[in-house]
Parts: sequence; structure tokens; C-alpha cells
Amino acid sequence: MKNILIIGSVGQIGSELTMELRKRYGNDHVVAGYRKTEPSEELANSGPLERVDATDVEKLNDVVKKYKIDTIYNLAALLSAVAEAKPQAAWNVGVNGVFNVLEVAREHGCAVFFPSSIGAFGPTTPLDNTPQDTIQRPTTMYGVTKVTGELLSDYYFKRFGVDTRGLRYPGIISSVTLPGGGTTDYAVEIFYEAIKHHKFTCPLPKGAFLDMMYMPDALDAAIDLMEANPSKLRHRNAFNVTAMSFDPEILAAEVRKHMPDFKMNYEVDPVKEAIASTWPNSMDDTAARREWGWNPKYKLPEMVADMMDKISAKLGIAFK
Ligand code: AKB
Repeated sequence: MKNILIIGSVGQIGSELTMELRKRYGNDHVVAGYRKTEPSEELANSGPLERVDATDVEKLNDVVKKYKIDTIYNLAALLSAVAEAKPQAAWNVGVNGVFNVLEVAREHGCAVFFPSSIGAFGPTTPLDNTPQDTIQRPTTMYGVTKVTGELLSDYYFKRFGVDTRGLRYPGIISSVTLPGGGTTDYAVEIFYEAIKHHKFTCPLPKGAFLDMMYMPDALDAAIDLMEANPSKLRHRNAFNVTAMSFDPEILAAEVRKHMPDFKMNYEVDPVKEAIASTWPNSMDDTAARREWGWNPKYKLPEMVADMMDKISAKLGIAFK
């Protein structure tokens, strides 16, 4: 039986991944690690909880020993726009934290999941059908930390045999926990504003195409990769994974199929615009499909239909 530690369990991906892992492996086998933000009642009452932070290596060691942890999902990170405002903090969590987790994993024989991002690419990367193995010269602190995390994960596998695995996530869309400070957050915010006000002011410009994914696919991707037969993995870390690619106009048109009076205008955020312009328009994820069977279930129409229903129910506001 696996004993899993999630670092960053109250974040956008962590909050849902923790519950999904508890469902699959048993509540007592999945420890929810958190730092400052208090966990939801659901998270706190359904299994073990520890205040543990990737930058505190001693506490990390204690928790891994206490629960005989064999797998760590390290989801702690500052998202791209926040990382531009706080580059030192982004480096501390995104590089020093990753290094600590890998060191503890080496000592205790744990497997490690590391979520990289489309942010690991930069302006000199081919932006269309971005290959799995290509130029990575990101110009954001977020990207610098993600490339470093990818390289450290490769290094710990090759040098010490740590079972490291990871994905390059696109923008993740979910109805449960809001993302905080990412460039792709608009693709979640649009649903709250549509349901509440039937309109949205978009911070990215028309034509800003980015890869995206609905949360159920993002959870499956992480768990399927961690369960994949290692002999099939040629890459291990930093797999490109995507489910859809759209720009704000295409997303708004899909929302309008459910809410014909929906309106969108633009107030472009220059920081987010600059970041988005250096990220892929769409990635090639054939390595993930070939090596461990990646096959997302949600395309744009299914994702939008489900988000409209879920956010409407969450806010208690009917829109039909
Ligand atoms: C962000 O926008 O910073 C993240 C990401 C794509 O990694 N959602």
C-alpha cells in the first residue's frame, strides 16, 4: 500500500488531487501538507493533515518518517504572475523547495511527482506544436524555476535512482479551488463573472492562444503517470500534456452557446500579456500518449458545459 504526502494540498490542484488520491488509496494513506492557508473541512476531516513546507527540510523529514511516506507530490509553487512580483520567494519555493523534497526522497527512497508547466518554455521555443524536446529559455522567474525543477528531477533519477516523474501542465480549469496569480487564471474567472454578471473583462488579448486542461484530466494525468510502468518511460520528467488550445475569443464564443447575452471586453494586463506571448500556442503531447497512454476526456465544449453547471450550482445562481 502506498503512503503519500501532498505538499501544497490546499492549492488549486492539491485540494482536488488529495481527495482523489484518498479515494483511490484510502484516507489514512494520504497526508495533506499545507503551509499558511487553512485547509477546507473536507480536507481536514477526511485524513491526516500536517503543517509542512517544502522549504523546511527538517519538518519534511519528520513527516516522511512519521507516516512512512513512499511517494511525494510536490505541488508547492508561486504561479507565473505572482512569481514576477516576488521572484525571490518564487525561487525559494520553486527551487530550494524542490531540492529539499528530492533530498528527502533520496534519503527515504520516495518517488516524487513534480508539476512543470508550459511556463518552462520561452520566446525562442517553437510556439506551434511545441515539441517534447526543444529549446527552453524562459524569460520569467516562474519558467526559470520550472526548468530547474525539470533538470533537478532528471538529475536525481540518473545520479541517485530517485523515481522522479513529472508533467508540463497547461492552464488548469476547475470549479473547486480558484487558481491564484497565474497567467491562465482568466479561463476560470470568466465562468464566475459570466454566472454572476453575464459579462467578463479579459486580461489577455484576442489571439493569445494557450494550452488548457480540465481538472479531472489533470488529476488522471498525475496519477496515471505515477502508476505507469517505468520500463515504458523514455522521458520520465516534464511530459508535455494538453487537452485543448484556445484564445479568449474562442472561449467566450463557447460560453455564449450556453448564455447568448454573454459579453466580453478587454483590459489587457501587460504583465500577463508579456508572459502569455512567450508560451506555446499548442504543445505536441505524443510522447505522453505513447509512453504512458495519456488521453484526455474533456475538450472545450464538454469543459465549458460542465463549468457552467458547476459554477452556477456553487454560486446558487441559475443562468438558463
Ligand atoms: C500559470 O498561469 O502560471 C499556470 C501555469 C500555466 O503554469 N496556470
